[in-house]
Amino acid sequence: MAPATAPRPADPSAHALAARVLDRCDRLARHTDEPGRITRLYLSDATRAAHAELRGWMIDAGLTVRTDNAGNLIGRRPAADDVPDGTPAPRVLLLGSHLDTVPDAGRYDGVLGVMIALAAVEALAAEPLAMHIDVVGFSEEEGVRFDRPYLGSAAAAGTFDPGWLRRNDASGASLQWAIERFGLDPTAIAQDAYDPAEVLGYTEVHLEQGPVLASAGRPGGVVTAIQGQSRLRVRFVGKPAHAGTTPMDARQDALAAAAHWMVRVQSVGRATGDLRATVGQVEVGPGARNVVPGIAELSLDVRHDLDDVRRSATDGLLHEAGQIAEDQGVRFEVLDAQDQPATPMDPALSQALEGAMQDADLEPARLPSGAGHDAVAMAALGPVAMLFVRDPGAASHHPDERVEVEDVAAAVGTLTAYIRRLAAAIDGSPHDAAGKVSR
Ligand code: HGY
Ligand code: MN
Ligand code: MN
Repeated sequence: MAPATAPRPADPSAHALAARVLDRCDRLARHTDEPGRITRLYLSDATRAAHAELRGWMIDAGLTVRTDNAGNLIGRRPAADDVPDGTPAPRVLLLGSHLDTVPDAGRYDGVLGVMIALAAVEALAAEPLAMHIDVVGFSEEEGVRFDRPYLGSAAAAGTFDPGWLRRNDASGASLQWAIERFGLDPTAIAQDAYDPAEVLGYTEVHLEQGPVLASAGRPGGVVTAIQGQSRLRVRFVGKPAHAGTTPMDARQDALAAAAHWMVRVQSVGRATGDLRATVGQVEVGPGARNVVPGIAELSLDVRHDLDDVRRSATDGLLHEAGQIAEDQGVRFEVLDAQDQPATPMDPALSQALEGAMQDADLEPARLPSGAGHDAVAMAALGPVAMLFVRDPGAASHHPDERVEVEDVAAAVGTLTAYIRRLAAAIDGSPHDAAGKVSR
């Protein structure tokens, strides 16, 4: 990346909007399922409270608000209706990110993008636009409650699998039950999906969650692609035994086998350039200090820009797990395997985002995303693009997450300019938008 130039201080209105964005992130952070830390799960009471507060802000901004049957909160700003005869029916530009969090989260992952989208719509309140805009607060992007990421955005994109309704959360509650308890209709999810023909594209603003922009001294950057992900749940099955009477060479210790494998996960991750391999969850049974573990259930998260590198590393690790299980006299099973290919961003929308950064007197930057985002699911619906906001602490999925108000102002200014460019590309108004946006 070329050396950075200090961004022009945001104009007072962008700065005021940015301050409101941060205040709203603070307010939504109070809606948590775990007092004392930020944990907002899919369709929980905390999510219901967060929706209620956000709904109020959307209504105050003049949006028409609905909750779809997958639990996404959607505020629509309609296109200008005083258009010349013969103008084609307006399509909708989708903006937004997710409202759910990981356990003990920061206050900006997901929420920041929804608040910046709302702020850009508020900034354009007096300007007629040739397209509808939907500000979307997606549900269950993280996949914490039902171990299925992008569940809300998959529903919006029309790729929701009704089989997911049978997934259970840690308490044994089914997804179907959780949706019904929230007052929604799981049988109507499919009909809520957007029609691709009506969608201009989806654009997400998100905290970078990494160090690239901060080390380059840049306030923001346009995402080039989102890394592919292998997300698995696996299990080692041994035999519980008395910790005092069972000789070491007569054990079928599931957790010992898992431990040997976890060391290999880290070694393979370190040995394969740019691969990221993580075991984030371990559940042990029966879980008593004086019983040799009979069960060890683990998550595996493997990511890389190149799908073939990721898939061969994942296959290699599963093969090694089988060998370790054999050595340890236990059984190895794969319980769930999700393969999410890498997602390239749409060139035309990304070019428009770069142009909008220049409109906001910012030097464009480009970078890949190691984190997954709702744009992954929305790419099934139409063109997608992402704008990252500098993450000064590069500490995300953690309460230390933070952003600078000037960087938020830069993102609001960029997104506002971006919307103007797309609108101009539709109705041919003076602004020479960067390329026609089309499917
Ligand atoms: O897991 C991820 O990359 C994202 O935070 N959901
Ligand atoms: Mn996240
Ligand atoms: Mn996120």
